[in-house]
Amino acid sequence: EQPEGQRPLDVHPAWLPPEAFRAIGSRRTRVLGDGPLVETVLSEVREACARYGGVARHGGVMGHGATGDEPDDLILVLSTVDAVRDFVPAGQPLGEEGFTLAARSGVTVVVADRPAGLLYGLFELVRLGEAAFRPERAPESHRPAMRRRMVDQWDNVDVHPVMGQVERGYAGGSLFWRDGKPRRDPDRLRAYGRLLAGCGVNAVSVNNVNVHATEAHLLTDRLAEVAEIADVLRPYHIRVHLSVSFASPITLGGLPTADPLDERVRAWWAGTTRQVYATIPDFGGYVVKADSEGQPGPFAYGRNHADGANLLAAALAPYGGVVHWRAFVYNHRQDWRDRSTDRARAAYDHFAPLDGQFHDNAILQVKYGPMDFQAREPVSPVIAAMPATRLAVEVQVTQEYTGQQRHVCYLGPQWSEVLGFRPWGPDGPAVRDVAASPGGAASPGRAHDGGGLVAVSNAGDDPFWTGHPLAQANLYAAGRLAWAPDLDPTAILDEWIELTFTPSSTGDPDLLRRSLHEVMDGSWRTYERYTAPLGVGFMVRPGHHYGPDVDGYEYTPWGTYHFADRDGIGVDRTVATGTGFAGQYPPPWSQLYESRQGCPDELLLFFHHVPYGHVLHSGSTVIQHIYDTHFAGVEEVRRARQVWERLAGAGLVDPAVDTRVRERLDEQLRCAEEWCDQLNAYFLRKSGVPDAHGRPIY
Ligand code: BDP
Repeated sequence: EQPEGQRPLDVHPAWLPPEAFRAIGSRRTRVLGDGPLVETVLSEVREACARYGGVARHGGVMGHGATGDEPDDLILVLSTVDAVRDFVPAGQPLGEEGFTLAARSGVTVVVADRPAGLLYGLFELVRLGEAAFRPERAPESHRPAMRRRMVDQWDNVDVHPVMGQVERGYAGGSLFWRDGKPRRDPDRLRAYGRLLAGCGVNAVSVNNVNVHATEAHLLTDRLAEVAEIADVLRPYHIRVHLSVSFASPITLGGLPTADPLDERVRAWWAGTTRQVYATIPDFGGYVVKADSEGQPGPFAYGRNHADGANLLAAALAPYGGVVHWRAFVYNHRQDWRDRSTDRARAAYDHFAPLDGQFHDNAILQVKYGPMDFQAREPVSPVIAAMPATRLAVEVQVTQEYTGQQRHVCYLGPQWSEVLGFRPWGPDGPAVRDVAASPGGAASPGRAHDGGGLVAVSNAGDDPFWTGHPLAQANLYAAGRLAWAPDLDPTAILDEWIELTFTPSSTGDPDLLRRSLHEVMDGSWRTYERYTAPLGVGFMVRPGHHYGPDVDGYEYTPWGTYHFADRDGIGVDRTVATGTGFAGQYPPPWSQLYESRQGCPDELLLFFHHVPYGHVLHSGSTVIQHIYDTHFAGVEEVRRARQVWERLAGAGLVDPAVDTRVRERLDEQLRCAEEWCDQLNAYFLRKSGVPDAHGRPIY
């Protein structure tokens, strides 16, 4: 009989299938501690033992079975148990979520101060597999670098006429709602919570940042639906957050205003929030998109965004909640004929002057780049501009601009590059330090006080969770990078492969690993090669954003331009002659970006308008680079498809996964060819410069 909540689902198990627990399941494990999270650990261990013949025990005495029992191989224990000191020296506190792993004389021990640490310790053991059971292992402690590791769902309750049920969702419908009602599919939801916990995520915002009329009610009369989700995710140490509309006091409360300084508005938020916590005592807080792309906000009342964020922060503070206030604020109705406005500048212009004005429980959530989740952008200058503010870095796991889960595009390397970027130069803190503590401060008082990492989820009710089965790796990587932002993305991919693809008894196991690395390691750069060149961005079809359309946004009010003409291409964002955006960075980056010579090739067209004949650091001209990378990108996709076929042909993947991946690779190749054709043809006609290698361009 299967433990409750763990019946097999009619979906692909993604990472952490039962087989991943083989090493634990064949051993004798004792779990010492109590409470709901310990129950979760215990049920995971019990299920593994039921499958692989091991023994799971709860309670008793550490290191000794009851009389007649065989000794334990593995002990998961809270540090409050005295006998633990024999194993693990007293050291730094492990905190809410940390754990120590050690082995002595053939007994492996995981010790945590709090139950959540045991849960994360268990998943670490699963990652290690047999290696967790080496007879001796010096104690090593693991603590998350970021306390806040969140995924944002962009789920609607109703199906939106344009955006569908999940905004920018490429994996079917919502895991929470169907036909305008709660799905009430706790097994599937629990499985999702388990996947998230298995990569370290501890918070989920359940609904779209664009809060439509129906979804607004989740805050009040439909709050019970949020509470049900919270109940299912709680056993995996995941807190639930909610996107709310700034206009709620009007639309839900019947007030004439939503002015953040109006007493009635403050009282409404305080009362509403009290009710939220009465229903969901461990509720995480609110997520707000305000004054952006049509969402209401404080500007309507002549107030700034600190006033807006602090209104909600004050309502949440008595309960320990936080508001994630998004910095994605810009004018989406700008006049493309007016070159003095620049969308890239907007977040900094709005927010940098407000540094220091946000309440302690207000987190400013900043997209990693200044534009909008492009395959290549510079890191947002806001990240270096607000040392007195808690900042969260937002990445887009859902592949809106990176192939929409029809293309293989492993984004671990992109996020790792962003997190490792040092906005103040080589001796200053990195983005990952700023996400961990304000300003990247090493001071212990502020450690772990940052806003953390927020990932827009790519999961839905698709049987493979993410549409493209290989896109699961992106969700996994986002969670792992929030826990340990200095992990090597290739190593993360390795973990994901190991945890996801169960070893088959036949065939060459190494072929699987090698092939997946071949297909995925460089896939982000491949995608970059066949799409918009040298950091200029967009060139996608308007609206749905899939496939090429070089001028699709060029003469529209969205602020996303490339300015290609017969002589050159790129956006002049210099201080000297352009929009001044380059000046939003501290040195040395402000100087590097300002100069054509200093600017890295991959961002050249983001910062400079240059002639087609401009010579890159690579030695190639801009025009030749465009031709070469587009032809190369297509070849790389063709090659990935061959590698996959060889792998699948060796019988190393589940036939259902194979069918889905092949279908997507075919589409990726078709689409990459289309990008290549259109981009090369466009730039050949604009520039009149032929390809140096004489390849056919139509
Ligand atoms: C853009 C998406 C849009 C989102 C917006 C956001 O196109 O659907 O609402 O980001 O982040 O990339 O709010």
